Amino acid sequence: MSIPRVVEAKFIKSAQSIADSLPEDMSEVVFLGRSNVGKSSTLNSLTQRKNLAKSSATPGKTQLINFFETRYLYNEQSYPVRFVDLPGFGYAKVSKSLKEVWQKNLVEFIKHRVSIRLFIHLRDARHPHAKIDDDVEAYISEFIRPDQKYLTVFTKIDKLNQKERGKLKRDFPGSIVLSNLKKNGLDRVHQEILYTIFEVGKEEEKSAAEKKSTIEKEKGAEG
Ligand SMILES: Nc1nc2c(ncn2[C@@H]2O[C@H](COP(=O)(O)OP(=O)(O)O)[C@@H](O)[C@H]2O)c(=O)[nH]1
Ligand SMILES: [Mg+2]
Repeated sequence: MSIPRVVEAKFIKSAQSIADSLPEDMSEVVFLGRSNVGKSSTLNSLTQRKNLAKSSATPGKTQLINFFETRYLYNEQSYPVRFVDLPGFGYAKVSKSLKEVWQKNLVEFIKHRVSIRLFIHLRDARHPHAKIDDDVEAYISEFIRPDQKYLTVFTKIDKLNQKERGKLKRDFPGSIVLSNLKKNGLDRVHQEILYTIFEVGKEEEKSAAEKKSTIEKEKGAEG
């Protein structure tokens, strides 16, 4: 079975708002999450680049929307996808309403940009019930369109023990867990991206898994 791979990735531009963003002519995956959740690291892991999304020296200061163009290769077919790195939210020391924490122009961006097909909400596996993250999820669910998907991805899973991982998966069915340190969980994210945008990949994965379990059963029967 072929696994989707990003074979090209390049930074295109930083924008202040929807007004100076790129034209909405390419399917986009938006990455959002609290500052320090591992957003830059995840973008780098997914694109297999060390410093495509630069870790900011002054976290929380950069309030720009960063665009990257990537190209996937899957079963010898090429699939272009744009990655959009949104500024981290939740830096305010005092608890504020979401709209205060998140700049108005960002809210406009995620609400009105038609090219967004997938929201990837990164959450820290060590703080799965952070209120700001629950608020963001609830907020986006208010306006998410039928052609869009919302995916929760937990970062820093390497910091959890087996028992904690089990609980996280039970509490958040349908989420993906990953580690940028150990580089695991990334293939599932790639599969979600390609499946959501191009409807390729997942069925094949399922049939391969079925085949494998049949082979194992047959082996078991033999032995
Ligand atoms: N242990 C562990 N650390 C991570 C992981 N992902 C990111 N980090 C660390 O978390 C910190 C913040 O990462 P960064 O990607 O800059 O976060 P951002 O602010 O969301 O862009 C850095 O010290 C990273 O090395 C992970 O999966 N596991
Ligand atoms: Mg960053």
